Amino acid sequence: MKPLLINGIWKETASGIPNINPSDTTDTIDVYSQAGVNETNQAILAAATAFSEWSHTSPQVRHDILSRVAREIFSRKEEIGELLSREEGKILSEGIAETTRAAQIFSFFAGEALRISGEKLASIRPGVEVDITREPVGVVGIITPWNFPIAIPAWKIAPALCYGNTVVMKPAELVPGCSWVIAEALQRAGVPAGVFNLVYGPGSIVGQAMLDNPSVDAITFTGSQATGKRVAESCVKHMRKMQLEMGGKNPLVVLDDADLDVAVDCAINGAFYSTGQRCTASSRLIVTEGIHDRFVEACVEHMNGLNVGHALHKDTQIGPVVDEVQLDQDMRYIDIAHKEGGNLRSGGDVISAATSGFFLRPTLITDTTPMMTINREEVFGPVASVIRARNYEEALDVSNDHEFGLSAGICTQSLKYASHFKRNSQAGMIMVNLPTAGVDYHVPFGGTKKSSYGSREQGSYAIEFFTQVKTSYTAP
Ligand code: UN1
Repeated sequence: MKPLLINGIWKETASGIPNINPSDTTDTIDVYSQAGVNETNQAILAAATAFSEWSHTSPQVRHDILSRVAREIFSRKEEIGELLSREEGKILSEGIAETTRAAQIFSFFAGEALRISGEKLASIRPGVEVDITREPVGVVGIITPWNFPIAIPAWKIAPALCYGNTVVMKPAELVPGCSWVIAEALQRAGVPAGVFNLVYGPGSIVGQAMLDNPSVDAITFTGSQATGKRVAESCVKHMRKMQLEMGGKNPLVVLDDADLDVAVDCAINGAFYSTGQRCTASSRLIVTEGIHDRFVEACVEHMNGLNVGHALHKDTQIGPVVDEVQLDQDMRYIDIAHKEGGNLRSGGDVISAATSGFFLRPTLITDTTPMMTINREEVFGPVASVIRARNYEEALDVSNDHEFGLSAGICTQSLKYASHFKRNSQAGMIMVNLPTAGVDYHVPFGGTKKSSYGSREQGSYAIEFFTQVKTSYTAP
């Protein structure tokens, strides 16, 4: 059984839950210790105790630890990528790519540790100087989802430690393995006791204990909108900083003048790669009249050729849905879309494979209208719907008419429409002739409206959340 990490000590608990492979439910990866309220509070206390010393370490120490972690993750990327694919179900090449991304994130923030700067200004009072500096926030609670088991933990842990915070982390129950790998790498890299703590368990117990503990100074969360609201309420109650990344219902606009191959590639990649289980997935394909039928035909043809199966098999292109609960949710939404008048053009069926996994064929629903349930709610599976639009203006309106605003894409060869869309789309990330999902690690990530709350993640913008500003005045 794999232990928790509390105050630098690996701790097994009496109860554990198995980590099951969604490509083959007879494959148990390992059993992971479960924390209760006590262990969670011990972890928070350890982080609070370790903060004073860690926040004053030389940036060189933080740089060296983060670079060692980056190097270890990178040098083990095949093995860790395989673990990722085994526990989450994305295909092996995606598992390895995500692991590489995690290594790059640690490496980026290793560098950022050496670049923390401030400002010096003259006061309006003669002779007085003003210094503006950045300081860590304190104990950061990290709550991560199952769909990016190593990249999302990395993009929260690395900046938290880089800027001198200490961490208590709770990953999603479905993917304990990758966080455990990061914890082990951090230990090997020499992170002092209590600076990074890892606790496993359900949101209702471990997550709630984190929310209730006043010693947690900030929470960074990625997950559902409903849980995000609970996190937000607790943060307001305790007057703590928060950063929330929640849902998306990301539009991909395809205009008459799009390169058809590019548009189909963007749609297939954005909607179905990683089994569509990305908050940046293209789930609303908004297509103008002149290209609509050709685009749908070409998508269906491409989809029919996609290999759905075991994530570790080398010719698989689409792995399984993460578990039965998610599969039920996907099927329910497909059913609702059908009942509300959508046309099930491709997929929608569960495939039986050689192993017992949750294999859903990528699903395309056409002839949908903007207000149908399938276009309002996030499915989080390999399911996309097509909305027909008369022209660019209508496509833009439909794309913006949503409570979410994470990412939005457009396929067009017109600079005029591309530029207009970049200025007028109400999403946090705009993709021109690119899939809505699949982001770089060195630039800000985040959305508008109900997709995100708080400052951006990733790149140099991460400093906004993981530090606070101090203004000091000095008289001569
Ligand atoms: C990506 O599209 O590369 O949960 C990243 C998610 C996002 C990350 C998407 N927070 O899907």
